[in-house]
Amino acid sequence: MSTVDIDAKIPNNVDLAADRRLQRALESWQPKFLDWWRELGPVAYRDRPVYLRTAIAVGKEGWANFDHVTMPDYRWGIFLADPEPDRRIAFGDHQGEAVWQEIPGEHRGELRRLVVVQGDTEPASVEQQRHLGGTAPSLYDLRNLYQVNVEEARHLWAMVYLLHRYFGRDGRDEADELLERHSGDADNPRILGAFNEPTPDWLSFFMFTYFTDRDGKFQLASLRESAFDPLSRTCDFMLKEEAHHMFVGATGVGRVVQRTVELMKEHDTDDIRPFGGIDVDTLQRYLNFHYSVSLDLFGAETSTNAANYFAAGLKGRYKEEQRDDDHRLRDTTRLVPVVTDEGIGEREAPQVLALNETLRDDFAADSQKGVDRWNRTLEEVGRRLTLPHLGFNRAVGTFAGRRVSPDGRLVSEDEWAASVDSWLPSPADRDHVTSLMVGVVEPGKMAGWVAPPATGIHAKPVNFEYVKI
Ligand code: BYC
Repeated sequence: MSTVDIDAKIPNNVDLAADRRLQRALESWQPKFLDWWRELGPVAYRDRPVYLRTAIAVGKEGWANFDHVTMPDYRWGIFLADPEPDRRIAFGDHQGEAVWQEIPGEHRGELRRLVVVQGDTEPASVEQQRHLGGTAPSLYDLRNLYQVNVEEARHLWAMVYLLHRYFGRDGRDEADELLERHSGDADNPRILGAFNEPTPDWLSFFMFTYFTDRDGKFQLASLRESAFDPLSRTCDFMLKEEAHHMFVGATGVGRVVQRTVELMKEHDTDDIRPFGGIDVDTLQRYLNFHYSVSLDLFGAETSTNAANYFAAGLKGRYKEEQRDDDHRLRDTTRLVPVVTDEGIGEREAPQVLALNETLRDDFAADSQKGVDRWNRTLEEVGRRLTLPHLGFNRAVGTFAGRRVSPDGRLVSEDEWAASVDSWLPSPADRDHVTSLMVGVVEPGKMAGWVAPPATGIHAKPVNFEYVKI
């Protein structure tokens, strides 16, 4: 078990005190991080006490402490899951060898890239969500938003630790650049597409935490398989925090659906906008948008980057060890989608080149589960939500530059233009959703477009004062 130094300037379980140079380097990054948090972190109620959980250990029991804290005083720390004794590489050319505690020189560039891409998404999401606090539908939701924000920022710390500890000067430069790129910045944007899209309202936030955080789950789970043990252990612990973020998304959308159904029944109509609700068609369009931009995050259908990562042992598949194959994938193939002017079809590709697609499949199947749950609620009013076709609204891979309808037809530019407002959130949808966004700050009260949660956080009641306004 690693010992936790919880009182250090930077709480950690990596024995930072024993490495003075590293400690100094991270302590000089800390004020830059805090400046960034003040400048681009949450805007509303930024200095009010929020009932937050703070990571204080990594064991199975009691890894977190819950208390009211003001966010600038949140104790962002560096925590790696405990090492697994005699851990072996589970896949690729080095299968069966001992995992690495230091980075082999030949894999330095690729690993740095993976850590930087992962690290870049974390502060990006905080930037995207910074204006939401002022329009939270309840104190419960406000608290969840800020919980997600402080933990995404801790995930930035997790990647910055790796950059400082294992990548020397280059790593320190990259760590600085993680605070210099900004979501949506025309000159210096975040690396991946979805992280430059605004998150302007709470329906977008719930969809983002359901779909885009779920990309995070699958990417982190793949990196947890890494032969580079510190990366694996870091991701392992991040996944623990990540589970709550997806809970926020799944229950958030679920509560909106619940309220939509209540209003439809109460007023006996699909058109619940006059009654302050979000109609099913609008929910579907928001879902279409967030699902499709999240699909792009998995990269192209075939990727030599992904194949190289796998062969080298840097990034595995989701639940690599539970898969029933040789874990080398040199001689096997799979079908991947391909689009030509003739239509949408499939082609055979070596499995090792198609790993992005394999992970995207896993993501799609996992995404479907929440939709099924929401549909059980919608059944009462004879409606349902569906995930759009894989090719809909895509900007990366074979579907990029093609027009595909949500039901999977290749359509003309004219048909696209005529239909896009019924497939993706229209300006009128966004206006309506925006009009519903008014902050509700009385304990236990909810905005009218969303049902209350079934239970509170950490055994507290729903009407607990989660944020002391
Ligand atoms: N936008 O060979 P390909 C999370 C680039 S989310 C822009 O398919 P590869 C979180 C690509 O970089 C998880 N560019 O790429 C969630 C490549 O560029 P180069 C974040 C894109 O490398 C919510 C080129 O296109 N973690 O944690 O196989 C809140 C060719 O593409 C995009 C990771 O992503 C895009 N969407 O796959 C907070 C894990 N997609 O090399 C946090 C680490 C591709 O030609 N990243 N490109 O210049 C990876 O494993 C891979 O980099 C990717 C891309 C899966 C992202």
